[in-house]
Amino acid sequence: MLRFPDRSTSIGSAINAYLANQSQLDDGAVHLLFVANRLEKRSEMLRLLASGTTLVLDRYSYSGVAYTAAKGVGHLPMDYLKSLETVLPAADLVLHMHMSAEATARRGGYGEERYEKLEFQQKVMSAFEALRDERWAVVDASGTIEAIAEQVAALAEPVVRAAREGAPLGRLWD
Ligand code: FDM
Repeated sequence: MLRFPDRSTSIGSAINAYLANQSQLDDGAVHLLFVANRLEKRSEMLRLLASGTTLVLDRYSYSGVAYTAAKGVGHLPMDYLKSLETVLPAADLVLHMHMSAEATARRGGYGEERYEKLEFQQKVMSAFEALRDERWAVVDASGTIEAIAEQVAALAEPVVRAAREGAPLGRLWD
């Protein structure tokens, strides 16, 4: 299991300072830090996949594209954002853990970081909707842990099985 942003690297610590409102960065520049934070895990991900390991990623390029696109920065269109990460392996399955922005906002600790604002989260939600494709599944994340686990297992098992049986590894945004 890997998680993005990986805040443990030096790039990740710059991202962490930005998210914690301890630094200010241009939207295009911070986007590139998030991209670099994934690229620095590229060879490890490829090595693990080649050895038959199933990777579970907590956020990936989908969050990268959606969050930056949600800022509505005209000079950073989605196609440009996607083009920066086409060297990374594609996900076989994307599980969007969906909860309304209002329900998320009621969770403990909400509001501490830069993007944890209701209005912005609603824009992120629309950007995610624009990214949905045939690999994308929506999981109702408002239920119990057991109910969520059941949905995730039902969606993931056939995909993991297909990968074991030799389904080819694609490239992101292909
Ligand atoms: N985020 C996450 C981005 O803006 N771009 C990215 O590429 C990624 C991976 O960072 F608000 C945002 C999403 C979230 C914040 O994520 C930190 P976690 O999962 O809450 O640590």
